[in-house]
Amino acid sequence: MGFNYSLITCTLTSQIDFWEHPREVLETMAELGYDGVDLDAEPDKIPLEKFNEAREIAESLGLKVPAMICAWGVWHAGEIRDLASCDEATRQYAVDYTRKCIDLSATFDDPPMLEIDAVPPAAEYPCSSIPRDVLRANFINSAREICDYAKPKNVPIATEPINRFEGYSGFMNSITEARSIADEVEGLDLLLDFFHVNIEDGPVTDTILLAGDKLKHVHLADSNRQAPGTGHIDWLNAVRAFHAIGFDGYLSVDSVPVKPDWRTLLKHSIDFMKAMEKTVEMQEQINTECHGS
Ligand SMILES: [Mn+2]
Repeated sequence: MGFNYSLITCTLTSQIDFWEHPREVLETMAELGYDGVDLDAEPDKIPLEKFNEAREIAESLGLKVPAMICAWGVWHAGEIRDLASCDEATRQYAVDYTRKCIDLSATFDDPPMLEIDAVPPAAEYPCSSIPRDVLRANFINSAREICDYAKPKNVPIATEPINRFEGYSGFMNSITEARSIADEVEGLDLLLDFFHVNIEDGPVTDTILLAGDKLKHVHLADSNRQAPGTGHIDWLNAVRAFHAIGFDGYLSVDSVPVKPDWRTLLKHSIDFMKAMEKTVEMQEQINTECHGS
């Protein structure tokens, strides 16, 4: 039994607008062996008919929607969505956006997971001017409101730590910190993105083991945010660590900007990861033989 693979559709934007060409992208994914697709969670921006059209094409091709991607950075969202803000109206605006996403997710029989991130209106480096304990308390307030709203609708919520250059410098950058927050907020799980983890966390194996049973979804890219295998992530040990924690969620391609072209990125990402899975399996067989009497 191997991992499940998906793609965050908005990562293709620099080359192809998914919402203009859903069938072309989804058919390519199905042919390449993908299991699912992470659609944008933008209920105010993507008309419901357009969203449902893509959703129906995905279903007809046997692709699940395991997660929907929320936009938190201003570059991505086109507006400020700050779950850790000290301004109550700003914080509540971000919580309200998440509630609308939860309502959209709840229209699925098996509601897709949503990710909540802590991203400031503008980057501050090397340290946020707002003290970490204040940001933490604000974010936990938001996370609790969101998880309370999501629970009766069976919508899974996970938090994705974001590196210091895109997120709050000094707050919620690492899996270590995200795990401590997930432990305090009932119903909050973890999402691990290899690009952020490579910058902020320790060895990838330790990080996956630390995320442990809270890890529900993974964003797939190498250390250079390009296709897995083109940077210096230790993928064989990452696969072993996923096996060790019994990870059964999805690995979703989150590689931006798309290089060299979207079809090559999609094909290489799944082929490479499946080769890693096969290699780990083969090595286990070799070791078993060596240990035999
Ligand atoms: Mn990500």
